[in-house]
Amino acid sequence: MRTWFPVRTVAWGVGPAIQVAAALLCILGRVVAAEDCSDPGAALEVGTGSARPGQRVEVPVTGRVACPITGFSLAVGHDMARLRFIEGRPSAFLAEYAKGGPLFFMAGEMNAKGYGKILALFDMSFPLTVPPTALPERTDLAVLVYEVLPDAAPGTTVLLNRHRQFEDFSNIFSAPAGAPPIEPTLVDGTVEVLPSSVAGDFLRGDSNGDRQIDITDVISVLGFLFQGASAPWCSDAADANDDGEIDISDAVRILVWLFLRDGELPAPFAAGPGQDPTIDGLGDCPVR
Ligand SMILES: [Ca+2]
Ligand SMILES: [Ca+2]
Ligand SMILES: [Ca+2]
Repeated sequence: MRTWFPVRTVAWGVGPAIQVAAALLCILGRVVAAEDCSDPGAALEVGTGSARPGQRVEVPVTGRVACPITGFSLAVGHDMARLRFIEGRPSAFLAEYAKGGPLFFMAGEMNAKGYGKILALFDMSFPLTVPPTALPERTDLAVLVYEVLPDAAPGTTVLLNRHRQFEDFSNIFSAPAGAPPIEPTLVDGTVEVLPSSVAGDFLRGDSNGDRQIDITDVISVLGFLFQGASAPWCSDAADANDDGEIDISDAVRILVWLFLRDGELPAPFAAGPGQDPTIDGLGDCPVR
């Protein structure tokens, strides 16, 4: 990769730099020869994520456009009473794409009328060593990382992407050959702020809560699923394969461990009781 415009992220004060970069995108669009193109199905979407207060959450930005593009610009608003912007970074797709030349990417937070505003901009063709490309399939373009503030109220908070023009910044795909920018359908994102709670430690697979993994845990799961027995003391413990659901595969997973010793169960397991490292819809374990 050439060095004068490497992949980079700027945390603050990027407004002027982005304006300059936007101008560069515009100039580049007039240099690259290509035919005009329109795509009513183009879309630029901010995704979803969930986290508890004090945790970080990563939200994808995806794009789809049938026309060749040279980049995109994006302004996303967030509720500063609940979220703090940490960083924005290019997706694995962009990083891979940019192997043929420099990738210019930046993101930063600005305060906009009570909302935080993320500015993201990439130009994957500068300085014309990488050709413009279409995104015929929905493609990950970037990741926005936020911290859920420690005192954030539970519930859904919107990542605002629906406005074509967010103050002085446009949410568009840039097109080559002096063609007008492509205006995609814009879709807001959301962050689900989960309740802040102190969860109890558990051992993965310990469905009956006796701090041991044995056949009675298998019976506990099967009894709950098929015989109307009471629910496991801790859903995360019964979710032996940590896929966020309790079903027959969890009983099988425990059996395979017990009798074949084929692969440890997901954490917390080998290192002893602990917290669930993966967020899911299962309730926290009671403290005891
Ligand atoms: Ca047990
Ligand atoms: Ca499971
Ligand atoms: Ca989990």
